[in-house]
Amino acid sequence: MRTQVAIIGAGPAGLLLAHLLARGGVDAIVVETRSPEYVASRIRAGILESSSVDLLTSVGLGERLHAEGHEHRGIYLNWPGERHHLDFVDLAGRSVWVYGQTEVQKDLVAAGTASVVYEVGDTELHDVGTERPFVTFTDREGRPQRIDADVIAGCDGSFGPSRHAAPSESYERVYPYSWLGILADVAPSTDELIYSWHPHGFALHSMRSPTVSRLYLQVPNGTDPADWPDDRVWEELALRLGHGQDGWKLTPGPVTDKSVLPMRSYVQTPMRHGRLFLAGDAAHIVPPTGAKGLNLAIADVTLLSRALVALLKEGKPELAGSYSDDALRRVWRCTHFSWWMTTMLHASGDEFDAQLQLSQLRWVTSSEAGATGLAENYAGLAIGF
Ligand code: FAS
Ligand code: PHB
Repeated sequence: MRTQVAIIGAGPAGLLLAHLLARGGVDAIVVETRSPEYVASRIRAGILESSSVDLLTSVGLGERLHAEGHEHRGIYLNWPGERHHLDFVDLAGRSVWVYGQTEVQKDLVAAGTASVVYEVGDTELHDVGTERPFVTFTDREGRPQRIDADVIAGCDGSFGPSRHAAPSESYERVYPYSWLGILADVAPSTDELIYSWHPHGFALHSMRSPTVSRLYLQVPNGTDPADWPDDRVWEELALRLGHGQDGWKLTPGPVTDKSVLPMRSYVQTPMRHGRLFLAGDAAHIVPPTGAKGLNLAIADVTLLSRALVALLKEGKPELAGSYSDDALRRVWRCTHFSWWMTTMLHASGDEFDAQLQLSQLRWVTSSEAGATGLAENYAGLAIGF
């Protein structure tokens, strides 16, 4: 096969890049190890920044988002005896939307703008430092295949081959805790997300719809979900989220999914090597406390699609030349913000840390400057930040 851009990975980064390239008149083929059903079923991110909503809407992907998504003005920050609302619209003029990554994925597949080869194996990248890179793989019948391209886009997440196909420098921080996440068929007990600090550990009350709640608990690394039966999860969530505080109650319900997510920060630089461009989790991972993972993937491919249309349609290499630096500015800003939210809200067992964390929480909920800083970072910086 021959195309202009060979995209590895049909997650949100890969499919959105293919969609944006198609709108720009650039041909692409996507190769994906999993089935379309599997990719669409993965329960992951839940929050879209305003710039992500604007981008998706501007390219014809906003109809269901605006019909079924829920716009939130802000979040609650909670700790024993205190709960404070931060209004992002008042503070930074931007809102956020609750619309699951699974829904974004479905909208991208429904757009039908990506040519995807699913259930491939043995994906390999070749000659990425030359002007004639190519990808080899085996198709679902096990037959060897090859795609010759002008450019390869590595959108294959944190376990794919792309990040290893180029000389790079990487930065990593592994956190001493994980998240146990549950999905439950019960109406959320809050109108907007609650991020809660507690001596036992962090807890987050999010949601997917008026009838489906999404909640997380800080747990030690290596936690086995089987050690957390539903009753224990709800009991600990109630304690950490402040059940009974000022009359607020957490309503439990049937748990439909339970998983443990390790947390780390990872950045690989540069995000370009020759004709290989990295985007999304293939280049960076953030702890989910700042709700940035999916939004960063969207920001990366927005920049990358503009660069590749300019390079391949208009013969202008400048944006491709600056793609890595342009993308990394936002990557490092979001990496810092995600680290800051994580270290502010997760119990370390150290009393000095606890006092620093509580002081930060009192500051961001009482100082307009502090609250605005959090609002600006959480609700989203302009794509070209
Ligand atoms: P993805 O990982 O989504 O997609 C990469 C695709 O490449 C996958 O479909 C994979 O099958 C494919 N691939 C891999 N190797 C390949 C190969 N060799 N050949 C072909 N294809 C290959 N973010 C949040 O903001 N909030 C959350 O709560 C949250 N929860 C998460 C939970 C989990 C378990 C994980 C792993 C991530 C979570 N994230 C969360 C982050 C997540 O949303 C990512 O940021 C987002 O999926 C990034 O999208 P992509 O870059 O497209 O990577
Ligand atoms: C989610 O709804 O999955 C979610 C929301 C906010 C976060 C992390 C996850 O910071």
